[in-house]
Amino acid sequence: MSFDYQKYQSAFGNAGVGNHQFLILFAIFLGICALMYLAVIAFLVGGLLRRRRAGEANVVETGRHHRSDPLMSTGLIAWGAVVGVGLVALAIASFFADRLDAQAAADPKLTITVTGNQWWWDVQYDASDPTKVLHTANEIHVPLGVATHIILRSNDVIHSLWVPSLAGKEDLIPGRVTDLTIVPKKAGIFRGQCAEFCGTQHAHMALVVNVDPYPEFIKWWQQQLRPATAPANPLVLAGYRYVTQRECASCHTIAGTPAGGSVGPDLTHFASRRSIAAGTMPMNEGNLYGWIADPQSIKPGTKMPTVGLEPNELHAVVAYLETLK
Ligand SMILES: [Cu+2]
Repeated sequence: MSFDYQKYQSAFGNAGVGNHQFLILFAIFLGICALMYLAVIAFLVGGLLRRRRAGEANVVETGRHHRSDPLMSTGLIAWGAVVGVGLVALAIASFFADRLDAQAAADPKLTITVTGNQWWWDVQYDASDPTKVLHTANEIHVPLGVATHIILRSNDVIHSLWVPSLAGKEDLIPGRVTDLTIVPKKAGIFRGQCAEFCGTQHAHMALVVNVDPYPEFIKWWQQQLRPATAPANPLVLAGYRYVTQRECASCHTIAGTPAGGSVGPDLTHFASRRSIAAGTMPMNEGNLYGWIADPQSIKPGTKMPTVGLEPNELHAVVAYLETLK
């Protein structure tokens, strides 16, 4: 499936209640400030013309002349009043934008914990029933119209979660817990990006947010809770053995297999995601080969080492990973 990353990231996406409120606020700020700016320019041009006419008439204008001009002092008072009213209008608009956003987010029905790592996102869906707790990475699904509480943590440095089409940004700070509630109002795929410089591969720390209608979201959750697909042919079986018994397993978890590492992203349903390496490349066979063969040349500095697989091992590993839908 092709996936155009840039198309889905826009602060004008208007796909969440938070973003919607901020768009209205942006329009109000832009309108009021543009009017003020035009008024200042109009007065400036008027003043210059007046000065030129005065110069032509050879009249020397003094400061005292200005102070005693009743029209001038009335004008200044009126201008001060206009600026005051404008500022108050902006303050009131900000207050209501914040309030409406907070009201929509007041009663979240779902909690997700997103943990920032250099340079990928660990994602856990909380549930009162421990068998329903879901672990994934770099791609989240959220239900349409439902307030979703996102708890934010970091394992290393400061990151920032920013899905501009849905809401404003929020930092992930080591040793602290922050949070953000999003209320999606449009179904679709939206790109998010780490918005706080966090090291050399900061730009390759993206995530994909899928806003699904509620029944589809539940279907996705149930599908993701299933353990990984068992190998069905000799090539896939060879890949399974390599991935779950050699280097890969010390960092990655694949539910239902001996692979239980927690340093890197959970790979149980890796092939169901739209991107590889936290939005670095679209998910397809060619990119998968490139990534497994030499991650360091694609994302220099990534914690995933270049293992140096033999060609037959590489084919097997890719074939196995492709079955993890
Ligand atoms: Cu980051």
